[in-house]
Amino acid sequence: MIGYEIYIRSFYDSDNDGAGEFLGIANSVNYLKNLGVDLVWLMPHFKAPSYHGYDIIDFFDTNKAYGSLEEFKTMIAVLHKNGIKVVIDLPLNHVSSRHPWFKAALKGDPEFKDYFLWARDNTNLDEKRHWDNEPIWHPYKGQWYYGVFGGSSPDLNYDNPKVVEKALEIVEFWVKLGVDGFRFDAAKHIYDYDIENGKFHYFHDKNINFWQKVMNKAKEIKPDVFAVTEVWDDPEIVVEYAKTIGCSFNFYFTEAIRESMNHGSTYKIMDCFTRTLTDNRRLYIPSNFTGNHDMTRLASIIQSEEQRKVFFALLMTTPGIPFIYYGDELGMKGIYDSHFTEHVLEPFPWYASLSGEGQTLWKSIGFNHAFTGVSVEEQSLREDSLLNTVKKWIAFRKEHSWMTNAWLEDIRTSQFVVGYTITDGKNSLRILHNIAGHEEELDGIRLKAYETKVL
Ligand code: ACG
Repeated sequence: MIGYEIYIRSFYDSDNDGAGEFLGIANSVNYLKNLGVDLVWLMPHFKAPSYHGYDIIDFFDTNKAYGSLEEFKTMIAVLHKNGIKVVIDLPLNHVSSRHPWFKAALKGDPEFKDYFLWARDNTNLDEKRHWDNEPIWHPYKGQWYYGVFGGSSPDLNYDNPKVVEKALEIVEFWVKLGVDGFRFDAAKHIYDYDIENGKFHYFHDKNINFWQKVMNKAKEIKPDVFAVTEVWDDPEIVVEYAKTIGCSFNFYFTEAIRESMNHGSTYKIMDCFTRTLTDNRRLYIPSNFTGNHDMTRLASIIQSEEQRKVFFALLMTTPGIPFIYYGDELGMKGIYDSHFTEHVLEPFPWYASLSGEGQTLWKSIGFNHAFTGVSVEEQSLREDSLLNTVKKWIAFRKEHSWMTNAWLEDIRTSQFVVGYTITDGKNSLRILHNIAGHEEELDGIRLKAYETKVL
């Protein structure tokens, strides 16, 4: 199975307003099918004020700029008809500060006040977010509320059973409507503040327990529901969530390969593969991925197209469910800035001129300019392009679908070559990748520059 992450506004425009929508995704189905995508993960599609959509105003309605609920259903029907599953992004940790629950809370409604977290006497209001020093407590007319992702998205209080009930209602609504599953946004943040002791703290067990409840609810309606968690943390923590939910993004894979390729040493790949891909008990499925909307794009980190082909070869010959961030298969660029994430959300370039049916152009282009070789049009014409190489690797992966439930054995590396056996106990292949731009050798096997060998 191959996953593909889409930012709806940037993908395919069906009504000529320059912005993508649900029906646009339905219209792009041939591209997705030809590429070999089996599952799309849509970034948030709910009613929300921001461009990114992670601050929701109504969990039971769509963002009208993307289309109506009926159009959402039409898109699902078209994708399903073409064998593609639809997975929605589910940010349950917080809501928009414009959500009616929060508005009622600010007015002092005691029922809704208890939907959120408010500072107590012992709260350290100066405490900052541990990874980037941003504030987590926010003032409003003399009251302080908790919002780990900023003042415009207050965190929900999941110690209130009514809030848990609401979350389950949301899950039920969308599964009944026909989605195939979820990407659980910010999965480790549901319980991440110790209100008694007045400080930030991840309660991983409580979080996992919460997601288990969510899964149970979804499975009541759809026993084969798919879920993948976003837990951006050390691999050993990620695995605990993955074991319960079934599947988790393997952030270390993306980070380790990017770093190894940039520094010309397979050391990180060795460490990553050993820690994240060797578990033969198959208690969970890892999701390795090219990048996502919270990161600098692959092509802005790894300049060489030949080296990026090796990245995709690694992605398609390692265990789990590989995910591609839209446009990474074309070599789209974009540098991540946490205060302005639009740089990594640029319009998907269908045409060399950035003009034609379906082309979105809702923002000024900062990275993926016309006639720079990254469009579908240009990439399709060149036989050895990144896009055509990615398609070949996806086709290879589909011939070896057992790799989803496989693990790695006998990992060996030299400075530039990584070799391993991928197996599910019945099938197995020995694979070698040379991440360097010159000839290399491992265990007596010679590899050309940036070559992958399947033995
Ligand atoms: C999700 C979405 C993101 C979204 C939100 C909020 C959450 O993908 O687009 O923001 O709905 C943290 C969170 C993630 C969050 C990212 C953006 N992503 O945990 O859930 O921030 C460290 C921390 C991580 C942190 C990461 C960020 O531990 O928790 O992710 O840094 O860089 C190794 C370490 C690992 C370390 C990394 C990186 O891997 O093991 O611990 O991670 O290195 O150093 C959206 C918007 C925001 C808006 C919000 C409401 O994008 O602008 O404010 O919505």
